[in-house]
Amino acid sequence: MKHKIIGLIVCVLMILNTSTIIGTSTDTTKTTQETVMNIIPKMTHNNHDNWAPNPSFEEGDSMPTGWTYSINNTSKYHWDSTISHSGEKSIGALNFSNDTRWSCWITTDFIPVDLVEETYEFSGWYKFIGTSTKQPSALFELDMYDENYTHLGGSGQGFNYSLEWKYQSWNTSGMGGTIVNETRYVKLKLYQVYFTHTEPDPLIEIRFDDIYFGYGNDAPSPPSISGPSNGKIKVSVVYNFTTTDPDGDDTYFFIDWGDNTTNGWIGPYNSGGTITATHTWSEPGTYKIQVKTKDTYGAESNWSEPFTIYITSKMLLIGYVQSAMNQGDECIILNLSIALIIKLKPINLKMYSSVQVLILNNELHGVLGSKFLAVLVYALVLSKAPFTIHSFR
Ligand SMILES: [Ca+2]
Ligand SMILES: [Ca+2]
Repeated sequence: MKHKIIGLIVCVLMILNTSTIIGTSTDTTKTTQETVMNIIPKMTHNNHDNWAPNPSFEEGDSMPTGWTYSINNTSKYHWDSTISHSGEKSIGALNFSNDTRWSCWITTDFIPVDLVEETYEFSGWYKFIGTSTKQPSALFELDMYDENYTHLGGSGQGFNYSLEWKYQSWNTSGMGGTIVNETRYVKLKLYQVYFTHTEPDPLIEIRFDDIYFGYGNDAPSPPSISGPSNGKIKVSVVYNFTTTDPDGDDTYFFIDWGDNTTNGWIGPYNSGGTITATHTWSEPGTYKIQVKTKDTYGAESNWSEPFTIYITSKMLLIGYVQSAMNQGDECIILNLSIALIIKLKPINLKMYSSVQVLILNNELHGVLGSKFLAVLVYALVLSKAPFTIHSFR
């Protein structure tokens, strides 16, 4: 995932215990036979299945199904329709206490994980309600449990104040040493927490909605480009682009044609499939096409390697051939000396003491000898030396 963690990255190093940093939460670590029965079987999970129960908090009677909160003194919790990111409801955590500096929603069921072999992503949306100089963090945390459902600690990240709904994500691969290898189950926790020793502001609430916990999403690979490496002005050229998403997700493409135009994001297309796009350049020149891709979950690839295309225009070339290099079947690069180049539309005449031109083989009219040429052709001037009297002998 390439979501930028903009907020303060508070790696809550809680191999020790959650309570050492953000207060006491031992009431959430109890295990009962009943909760064990509710374990979600891992085999039902596909790449992007969301293991967070009731992730949009829409279901439930008196409480959102699958979630509860940690009782601590005077903290307060909301689950209602006053505000939501999607659907009608979201959950809120308030902190009315002066001596307790956190409040937290937590999932009721144990979610089986393999933190050693797999990378998991924990993400969601949050929004602050209320302005204050005392700004708590929105903390996403995993509580870790061993095979006997014994609490091992917690690991998470805190994110900064935002009055707009904001998406944040972290994944377990980035948490290194904070992951306990004996972990077999986790619970998800969503906090309002004051990391610094500030007296909590009772008026600030943090709302959470649309939570995701599951396998981490990987970006598709930078696309490959295939198509002609030369063309003519005002004639459309066809290119093929292909990419593969490691998760098999559908993909979008963003094509930069090198002439300050793009196609914007186009898609979605099947992973591994080939898409076709055409483009027309209006000026002769050397252009570099680049393309990037993203999956339907927003994970974006790097840019592809630049693909160079030479766009030619019609001209009359007269000069001495110094050397010639074939560029496939379609074009030749010539080094000319004492060359006269007359461009058509608009007419423009120039002389060069030496010049390198790329010419297209098709539609070539005239004399192309090993020493001398006089041709009407589609060509592109690649590099040139200024005309000097000295070059005439
Ligand atoms: Ca919702
Ligand atoms: Ca993906």
